[in-house]
Parts: sequence; structure tokens; C-alpha cells
Amino acid sequence: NLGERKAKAEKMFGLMDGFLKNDAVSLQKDILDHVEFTVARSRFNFDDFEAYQALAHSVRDRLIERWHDTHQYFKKKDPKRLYFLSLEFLMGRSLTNSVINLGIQDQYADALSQLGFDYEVLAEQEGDAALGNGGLARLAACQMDSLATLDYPAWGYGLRYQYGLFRQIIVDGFQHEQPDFWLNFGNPWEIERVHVSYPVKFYGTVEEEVLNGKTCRVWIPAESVEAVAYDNPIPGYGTRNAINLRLWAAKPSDQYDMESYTTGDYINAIVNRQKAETISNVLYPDDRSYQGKELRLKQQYFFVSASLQDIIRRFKDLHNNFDEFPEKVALQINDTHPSIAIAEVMRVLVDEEHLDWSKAWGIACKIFSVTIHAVQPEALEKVPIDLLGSVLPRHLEIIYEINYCLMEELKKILGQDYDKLSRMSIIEEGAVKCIRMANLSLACCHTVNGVSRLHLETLKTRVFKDFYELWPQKFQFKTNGVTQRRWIVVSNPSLCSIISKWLGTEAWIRNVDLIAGLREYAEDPDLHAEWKNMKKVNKMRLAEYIETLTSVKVSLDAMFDVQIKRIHEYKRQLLNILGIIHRYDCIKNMDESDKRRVVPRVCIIGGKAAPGYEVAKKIIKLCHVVADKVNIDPDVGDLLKVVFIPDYNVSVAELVIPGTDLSQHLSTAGHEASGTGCMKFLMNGSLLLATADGSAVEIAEEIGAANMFLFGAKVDEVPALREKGTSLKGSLQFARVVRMVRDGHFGFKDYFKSLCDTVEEGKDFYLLGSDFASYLEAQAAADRAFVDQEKWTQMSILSTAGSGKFSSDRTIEEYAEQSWGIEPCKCPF
Ligand code: CRA
Repeated sequence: NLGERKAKAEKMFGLMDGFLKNDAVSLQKDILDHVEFTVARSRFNFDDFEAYQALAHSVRDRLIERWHDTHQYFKKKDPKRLYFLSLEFLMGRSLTNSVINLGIQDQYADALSQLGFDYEVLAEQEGDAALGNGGLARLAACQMDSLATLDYPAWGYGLRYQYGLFRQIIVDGFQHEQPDFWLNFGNPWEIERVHVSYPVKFYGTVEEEVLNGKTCRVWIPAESVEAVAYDNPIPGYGTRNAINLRLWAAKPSDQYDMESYTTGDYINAIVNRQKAETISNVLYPDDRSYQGKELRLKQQYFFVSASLQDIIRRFKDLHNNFDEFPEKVALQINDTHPSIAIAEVMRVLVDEEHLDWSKAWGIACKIFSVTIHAVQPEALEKVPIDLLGSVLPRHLEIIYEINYCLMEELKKILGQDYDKLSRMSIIEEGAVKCIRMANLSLACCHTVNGVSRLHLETLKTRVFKDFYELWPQKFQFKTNGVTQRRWIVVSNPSLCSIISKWLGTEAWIRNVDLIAGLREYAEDPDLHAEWKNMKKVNKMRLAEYIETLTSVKVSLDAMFDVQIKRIHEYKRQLLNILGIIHRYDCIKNMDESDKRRVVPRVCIIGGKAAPGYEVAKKIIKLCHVVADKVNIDPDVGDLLKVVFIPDYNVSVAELVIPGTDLSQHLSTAGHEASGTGCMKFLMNGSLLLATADGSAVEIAEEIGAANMFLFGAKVDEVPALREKGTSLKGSLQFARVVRMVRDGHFGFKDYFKSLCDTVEEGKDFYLLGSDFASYLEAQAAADRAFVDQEKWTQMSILSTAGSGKFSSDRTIEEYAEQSWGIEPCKCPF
């Protein structure tokens, strides 16, 4: 009865205080309440970590408030929603990002200082949520921030790994991996939803059944695991909208194998059921290639199945006709990892909802879009048929059926071109017969996105050439972007104030195009003074951090030169180290007067190597041995310091990027799909030394190539260079530095032999040798530019001013319009 419900709601609202209050006294009271009742410490005796926990819970209350209202509103309006499926989200810390987006950072800082605590100190207590490997996962996190800020009705779906990306510790210069116990002290940023759970089935057989006179295929699964939802509110900036990132954790199911209980083996039955939890236990730390592992496939299906059950339940709350599904649902597949969703949607629509095949396929083709993040064909996932058939037998049948239809359609167009047909087939024949997940996505998705213009070219002309020729209209690109909220406002507050002051507004935080207004002041001496001061303060923070971690003292007058990202051969950290060795060698051979002209450098490298990636691990060790020698060499002093920053993660990036003068992005042209680190550096006014690869090409267009240091072979030159090898001048200098490593100049001669072999003439796949001369020239140009500090500062300002295009807000608006067909839905207050 409506009247009664309304009266009850009014009474309850009367009992509440209305919205939570954000004045300093209310916040203090709130924090103390959480100390006493949530953290269960005495309000007269709690330490910084407990204060952080109480603070986090008080922020969480405010997030929940908005998040409830937003979802109520979405429910009422029932707009088309975007569901973003990603196996990885690299959220980092949440506290500062949340209070900034909620607009209450100053209030909290005041409240805490009145309690005798320092906000910054408490913020440092938080660990990173590292449920992802690198670029792809951090991109997903940036995009969630933009979706919330731009008021889109969106949901993120992923996996709640018990262990995120491993912690990297360095022992004697070698990488060791340690588990990331990120949940050990609780996680105030998530809300466990014990009542939001779905069974996810595996294994078993498929049988034939007759239903209403029709023969149907029915899956009889053999195992069921429960997926329990953990919700992570994502607040937008400058709006009350807060959207949801729902992560699934695996729990034993209370169905099935009741048998074992009755056979008396109670203990074993419990132990076996507990194994269900392994599905969401650990993130795969290798982002190089797909391994075809059973657990990985189970993780993918587990989160996809739970998410789709959730999405369909929500749809059915308000609708009963699946014809309306595409009007209400857009499903984004982040890389091919969740692409089993296509087969799952078909299974649900055909087997459970009893739609006929062609109708179901029509719906599937309208709802899915995919973004491909890889370049190399070997990164594309291929699942062995036997594996898929055992874990998901009905899905294998469905994929065969999809492929049959695809092949029939293609034959009509391509005739008897069997080579092409076999390349486009979802099934790969060979010693191990496999499902090509990318081809499955291409067959179904209405849009296939690349992550930069250059990347789309690669997809069109190489990886997916056949598909592009057939369906050119499906192929699009959305150049990646990062959120200026985290990468300027949170991580570089001094820069944030400068930008707001000179633009006379904070509006750029939501509308980043305004940042171009800085160009006008690029030569203003007052801005230069503020800018240099900001950089200096950030360098000081970074220098302190370096000294604490590595005991290396660095000079603030030196150029801070940084390369931080996953360690990969194609990202060419080795080129950087060989360049450092060259610089060292030059300094060693200089007389004192020459030395006075050297621009001092601090070369900073950081990044994790996949645990099984031997070459990458050797690169880390090489960095350490070079550092050990250079840093104590009295001939060198402050002219060159080499630092490896251990355990690179989002929080470390937030500290390092603002303090960087020059950042390096060295991938062999054609290998980095986009790169997003470069965008964070650009926003922070670091100059870029980069190859013409991925998004760097577009950055050069925005800020002007003269404002960065571009070098190296272009994409179209790469194949010929691989054929013909190195230029003579480059090869002499290059051969010399490689020889130094080979000869044991830095020790560990035998250990580095195989690393040196990878760049030998004829084997140098990533073209370190042929790009070396051009790399050194770009480095020399950077040195010359640094000498003229006014010029450098101007270039730095122009970098920030030209970074607007690389905001994830722009990327998300393009996706919303061109791929998803969704509109903002702003909760009014
Ligand atoms: N490793 C690409 O290599 C790109 C990001 C985000 C990557 C990067 O160049 O910036 O994706 N690819 O689009 C990837 O993960 C599975 O492929 C990455 O992070």
C-alpha cells in the first residue's frame, strides 16, 4: 500500500539526520565513532593506522550515501546502461581520490588536525589495490573515474582477487616475488553483499532433451561455485553520482556434492569444497601471452557468468521481452579476456530463455563491443578445444555453431578462398586445436576498437586484415586517456593550484580542454617561477623517497630522467641502460673541463618483470650492477646516478611522475598499442623522450614535435631494418657498450651473456642496435634543452597545456557516443 510505504519512509527519514554532514565537528565525531565502534579501539588510544581505518570508514559512509541515491535514480529512470567487463582493475589507493571527488578534502584535513592527526600521514597508511598488471588495468580504473564524473549509467564488473599483483622485492639486485596480502587488514572501500550471489557452473555433460516438441541441448554441470558480490563505490568529481564496481569472489556453494556428506567423509568434503575459493585467489601476473591454463579460463567464465546473471536479473526486474535488451544494455569487453561472455549470452538466450538461435545472435551482435589492447598476435588468447570442452562443454558446442554460421556467411562472400577462411575461422587447426577468442569477438561485436590511431592501423593492416576487409565499418579507435583527477589533482596538488590560479577556474578538472589556456602564459616569467618551484618541491619529495629506499643521495639540480613501466623487451629498458653505460663511459673518458659541460642526470628505472620472464629479470639485475658501479665512482660524482625503484605500483607512480623532468618511452615502433604512462607524465609537465609509437604520435601532434625528443625508426621502416641490420656509426657505439657488459665490466659476466645475445647483430629483433645512434642524439638534445631552463620550462608548460586530449573523459565520451549509445543520467539533488 503506497500510503503506508510513504508514511514509513517519512518516519525513517525523520529518524535520520538527513544527509551526512561535512563540517569539521561532524567529521570529527564521525571519525571517533568509527574508532570506537568499527575499528573497536578506545577513542583515547589509537594509532595512525587505526585513525586511517576510521577515517576511511567515515569517507565510505559518504560514498555509500551517494551510491545508494545514484542507483535509486538509475532504477527510476531506467536508462540504457553500460556494463564494463574487465578481468583487471588497477585502482591503487582510494582515500584521497574519494575525498577529492566528494569535494571534502579540506574539511577532513581540518577535522583531523583538530584531533591532532595529519591527513597526509594517514593517507600514507593505505595500501594499493593492485588487481591488475599494468596499462590495461589502470586504464580501466581511469575510465571508471570518467564514467562516474560524466554521469554515465555504468557498472564495472571484475574479479576480487585475494592476492593482487605480486610485490617486487630486490635482493642483491635480483627480483623476488612476494604475495600481495592486500586484504589482510580489511578493505574499507568495498561492501560485501552476502545476499548478492549467483551459482556459476562448470564441467559436466550436454544432453538432448525434448521440450514442447523441440529437441534442445541441455547442460548438466558437475560443479557449482558461488560468486559473491563485493561492491566498490566510484565517486564522480563535481557530481553526486557514484557508480559501482562490482567484483566477484568465489565461495563454496551449498548445492551439489551432498553425496560426500552422507558417505561420512565430512572433513574431506569440507576441504574439497573450500577449493572453490581458488578461482578468485590470484591474479595472473604475466601480461605477455596467453598460457591456455584451466584456472585462467575458469576465472574468466566465473566473473562473466556471475556478471551476466546480475545484468539479466536487473533487466528482468523491469522488462520481459528480450527484444528490448539492446535498448537497455551495452556490454564492453576489455580485451578478449571476457569474450566467453558472447557464448554465455547465447547459452542463456537459447537454452534458458528459449529464443531461437538467429534471434539470440541478432541480440548478441547488438550489445557487444570490444577493445583490443594488444599488438602482437601471440598476445591474442587461444583456448585449447579440449580444455574448453571439459570446463564448459555447452559453450564449446555454441562456439562451433557460431563458427559454422560465420563460415557459411563468409563462403557466400569469399567463395572457395580456403586460406582466408581458415585464417578467419574461430577454430584454429593444428597440433593443438584452439578457439581464437579474438575471432569470436570479431564475429559478434558491433565495434572493434584500437587504443590509438597507429594501433588501429596495425590491427587493420596486420592482425585483423581479413576481418577489416570484410567489415571495415566495425573498426574504430579511441585513443586512450587518463584521468586528470588522479594524475594531477590527487598526485600533484601544487600543479593543480597553479593551473587553477592561471586559468582563473577549477573547471578544467571536469573539462580538461580548458587546460590549453595555459599556452597563453607559456613565456610568462611569473608562471615560470611558480612552475620551477613546483617541480623542485616534487623533486625534493622524490629525492627523499629514493634515499630512504636505496640510500642513494641525488642532487636536485640534476635532470630527473625516468622510465617506469612493466619490464619488457619491446619497451627497451635495455636500450636505456645501454645508453646510461654510454654516458658513464663518456664521463670516464673526459677531462675536468669537459666534465663541467655535462648535464647531471639521475636515471630512474622502475617496473616489475613477469615471474617467468628471464630476460626481463636480467634487465633488472643489469640495472642494479650498473648502478652499483656508477653510484660510487668518484670520477662521476653527481654527474650521473642510477636508481632502480623497487615495487613500482600506482602509488609510487603518483610520487615519481610529478618529480620527473624527462620521461622515456622507448618501445620499438609498432609494438606499444598506446602507452598511457606517457600521458600522465605529459599532464605533469615532464618532457617526453619517445619513439613514434602508439599514442606518442598523437602527443607530438598536440604539443608539437619540437616540444619533445622523438627518435628511432618509424613503424614502416621497421621491417626493412629487421632484414638489413644496423647502421655503422650506431653499431660501433652500440657494440662497445654491449661489449662492456659481455666482458664483465659490471660483473656477472656469465649471467648477462644470454641477455647480450638478444641484441647481437642479426638477432636484435627489437632493433636496439639500429636505434642506438638516434637514441643518443635525442638524449643529447634533451641535455642541451635542459641547460636553458627558461626554454625547458616553456616546453614543460606547453606539455601540460597540450595534454587535454589525453584525458579519459574524452575517451569515454567517444565510447559513449560511437560504441555504446549511452547518455548521461545525472542524479539531481
Ligand atoms: N600492456 C598495451 O600494451 C596500452 C594498454 C592499455 C596494453 C599498452 O600499450 O596502453 O594495454 N595491452 O590500452 C595489454 O594489456 C593485453 O594487452 C598493456 O597494458
